[in-house]
Amino acid sequence: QTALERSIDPASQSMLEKAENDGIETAWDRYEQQLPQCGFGQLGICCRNCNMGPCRIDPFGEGAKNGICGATADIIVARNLLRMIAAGAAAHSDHARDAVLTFKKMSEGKAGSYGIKDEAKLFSLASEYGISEEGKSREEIASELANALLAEFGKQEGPIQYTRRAPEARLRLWSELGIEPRGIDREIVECMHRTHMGVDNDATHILLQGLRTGLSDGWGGSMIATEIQDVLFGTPEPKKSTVNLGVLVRDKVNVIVHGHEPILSEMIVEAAEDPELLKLAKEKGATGINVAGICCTGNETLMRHGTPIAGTFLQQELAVITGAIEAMVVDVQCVMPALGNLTGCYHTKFISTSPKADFPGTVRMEFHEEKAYETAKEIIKTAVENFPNRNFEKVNIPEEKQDCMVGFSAEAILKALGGTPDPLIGAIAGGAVKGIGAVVGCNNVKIRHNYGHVNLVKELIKNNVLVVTTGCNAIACAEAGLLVPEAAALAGDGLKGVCESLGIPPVLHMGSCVDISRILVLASAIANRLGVDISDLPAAGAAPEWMSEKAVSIGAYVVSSGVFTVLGTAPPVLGSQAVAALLTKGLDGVVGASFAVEPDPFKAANLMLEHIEGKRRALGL
Ligand code: BF8
Ligand code: SF4
Repeated sequence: QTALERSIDPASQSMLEKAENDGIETAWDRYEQQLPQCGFGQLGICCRNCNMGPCRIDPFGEGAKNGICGATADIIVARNLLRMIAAGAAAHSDHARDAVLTFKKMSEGKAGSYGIKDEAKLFSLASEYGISEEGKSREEIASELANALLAEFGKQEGPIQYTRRAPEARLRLWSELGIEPRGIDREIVECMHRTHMGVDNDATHILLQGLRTGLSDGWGGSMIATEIQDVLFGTPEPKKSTVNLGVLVRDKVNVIVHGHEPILSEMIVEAAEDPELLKLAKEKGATGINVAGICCTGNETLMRHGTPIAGTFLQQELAVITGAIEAMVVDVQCVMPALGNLTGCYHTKFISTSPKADFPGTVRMEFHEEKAYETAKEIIKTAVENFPNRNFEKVNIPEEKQDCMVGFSAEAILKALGGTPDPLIGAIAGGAVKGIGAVVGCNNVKIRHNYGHVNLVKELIKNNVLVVTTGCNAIACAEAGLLVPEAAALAGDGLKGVCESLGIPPVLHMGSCVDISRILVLASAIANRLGVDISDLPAAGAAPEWMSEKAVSIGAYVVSSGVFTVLGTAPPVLGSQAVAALLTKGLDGVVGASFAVEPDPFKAANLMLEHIEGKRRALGL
């Protein structure tokens, strides 16, 4: 594959060429070394859940039809999928747990670097839990809220409070199906129990637990992470920034924050403005300190501070290959262990900060709330002191950078609409806006970098579908210039008119992947206003280039919440016709939505448009 075949993004293409010249290997090369990938793994029909195995089922029906214990392809595929959902829900929810623990320490005065940035949200979250404000300090309210949120993890019986935000009809459906999540940790543990050898061996029964676990993520872990991060760091509001590798600055100390938790990146952004460190940077020959993000921790600081983003998931290696990164600072999730070897080829310091996550070749600088700012300063200082080690002959920063407008939290969208969803509902009812497309998710070497994201989103807006985006899709859209109000020119006439009158882009950046919970909140606000269920809305979801287990959990909760979702790559379920049929058709009769798999973004857009048209008809629009 040439650089051109690997990515549609010119900045990435030039760094892929540099990688080749520098004799550096990237994920794309390692992907080629993996080919052909294992067919049993792709189909999901190998099991090693006990040590009589590994067992695998012959997909052609000529060899083994059962594992040693008798498990069929249906059972093995369903169990494997359930474990993916459990891992994804665990990742989002454990992130949420840490955010709440920081919030709790803050309320007790044990995390001095953090405070309450959105007081109104603190009070409204507290009131949802029935916590009264009377005679209490903000910190006392925060402490009570922290305890209530922490209890969501260990609860044995539901409901998880924020599921109550869903429309009545949806709640009733979940309850009738027995998939109302009980407690966040309980659902994840139960997945591990059920998939242990000799426990749950009915594919449909297994998958229902998958839906329940997904819901505990979307309306539990992810929603808690979003809300409490808003209280701690502020609820995002529209602002401008820049994206792509060209945001790196040749004569500044470049620090990348990569991973997922704003607990870290917020402090790094602050420490980079410390006068003491700026002075040190000058002494070391740099003109300043430049912090840029990658992946979702980048989305978090982008949304709240307008800190630039250097790239998506598949650009993490390319950023190092510019030769201009003094420190790659990581916490958890989506961090390639390949960065260890790679940073060793340049002067880049690879700094791991989470007590939970380490990688080969890192300098460990563990982050704890009690001395968060001090650690952040230490990290920036390490980067600054590394600046003289940079080999300028090896530096090549692509020119490409794009302006973007970000910060569209559900609150910000409602505010832009004048306080209620009515103008949007009016535009949808009148047909100017056909519906809403939620496009999210990762990059995946199996799909040309950003090709799926950008083409799908362009096709939707061209057809007057307003797009809301999070995660790496949002970064890809920003790189393609779709997150500026001027991108309305690419939209159909109806959507264009709406964007121009509101001064917003046709693609709204709603945040990181845990912020898909913001999309649930927005969808519920619209559905509740109309008195219908989410599954009645002219809306559809897509993850054109997904790769992570978190995306599988997201798929589970988005579909269980009633939103038809198109996946750009097939999950490892095709070894079971029963499971594949359930996911792509059967779920419609259960939760009123299902999945489709379509790698071609133009065809994927058509599937979404047809779905949206169908929902419009059903609503009489
Ligand atoms: O949580 S979209 S590659 S960065 S998993 Fe990872 Fe996927 Fe990017 Fe954010 Ni989300
Ligand atoms: Fe094989 Fe059954 Fe053990 Fe899986 S659980 S490895 S199918 S014997």
